Amino acid sequence: MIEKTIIALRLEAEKELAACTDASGVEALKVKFLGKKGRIAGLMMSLKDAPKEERPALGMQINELKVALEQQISSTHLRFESEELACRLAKEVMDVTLPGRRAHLGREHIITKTINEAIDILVGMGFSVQYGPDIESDFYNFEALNFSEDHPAREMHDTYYISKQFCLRTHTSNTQVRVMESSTLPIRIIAPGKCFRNEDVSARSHVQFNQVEGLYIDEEVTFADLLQTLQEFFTQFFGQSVQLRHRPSYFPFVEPGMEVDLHCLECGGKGCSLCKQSGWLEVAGAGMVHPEVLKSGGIDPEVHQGYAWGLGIERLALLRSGIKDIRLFLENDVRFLDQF
Ligand code: FA5
Repeated sequence: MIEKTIIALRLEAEKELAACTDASGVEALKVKFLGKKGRIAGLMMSLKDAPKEERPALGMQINELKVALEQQISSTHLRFESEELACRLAKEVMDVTLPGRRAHLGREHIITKTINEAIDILVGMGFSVQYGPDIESDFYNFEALNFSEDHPAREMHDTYYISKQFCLRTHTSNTQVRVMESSTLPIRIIAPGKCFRNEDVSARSHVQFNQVEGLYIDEEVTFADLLQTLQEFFTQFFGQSVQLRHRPSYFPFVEPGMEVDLHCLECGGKGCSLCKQSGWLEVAGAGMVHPEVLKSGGIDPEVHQGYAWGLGIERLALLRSGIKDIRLFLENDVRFLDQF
């Protein structure tokens, strides 16, 4: 009786295995016949109903069936698995002729580039680089530069105060007396950095901008040296001779003082929104260092003289790249930044 069941079970398992169409079907079949509670296990249990003397032979037959089924199931499962893998790989095949994805690399901001170019030119002209703090004491930003506490020129700088004593620096001139205090003469430095003023924002002015300060102190320094240094800087920066205009101007820390205008390269001097229809754009303040400032820095004005300037970096970038609005520099629009 059990013998017949063994034969029937073999036929049934082989028939079902032949009907399997994929690896998961074979796995289900394995559980059905070879699992802990499967058909072969059930057959083994039924041995206890067979006559005692027949049990060893029947047991051997059931084991043979189990081993044979394990082999068939395992080889069929392996076949389906490799067929399925081959099919998946065929679908996933890589087309090496497809164009690659463009990697978006970061780059220097146009203002950083402009500052670095200005530094390179001025270092080439013999200046070394010094940095002053963005948050500055009232002393170095104003007082040491000959702005007394109630000096009306303080009104020219719409200052962001952090406390009674400290502010965001309104100009890079804050580095002047710091450098005088910490250096030996002669001094020939530039000081690039951010400046902050609570001003109305327009096409050419912002509340945050960059300047590069220049300071040269030695014996027998003249106003002509200052004019020539600025002319040489602008010629190198624009790669051509540019027209400069010098207007007398007042800064408490220089005497005489001037503002330096560049002939507007955007409109060729005809007048446009960038130059407020004047044909000129103010790019720097400059002058001979005031004797009181030299004294603040511990330098004898009877022996030494100096010149200084503060260049507006954004204005230079506007003029050279034909950009019409300073606000674009701070908007972080990648479509704009990508062009430089
Ligand atoms: C000063 O800041 C003086 N410290 C410059 C100086 C240095 C004079 C040494 C004498 C000796 P002024 O405020 O004019 O000066 O600014 C100098 C330049 O910075 C301007 O010509 C302009 O190019 C730029 N600048 C000033 N304010 C702004 C602003 N709000 N936005 C953009 N650029 C500005």
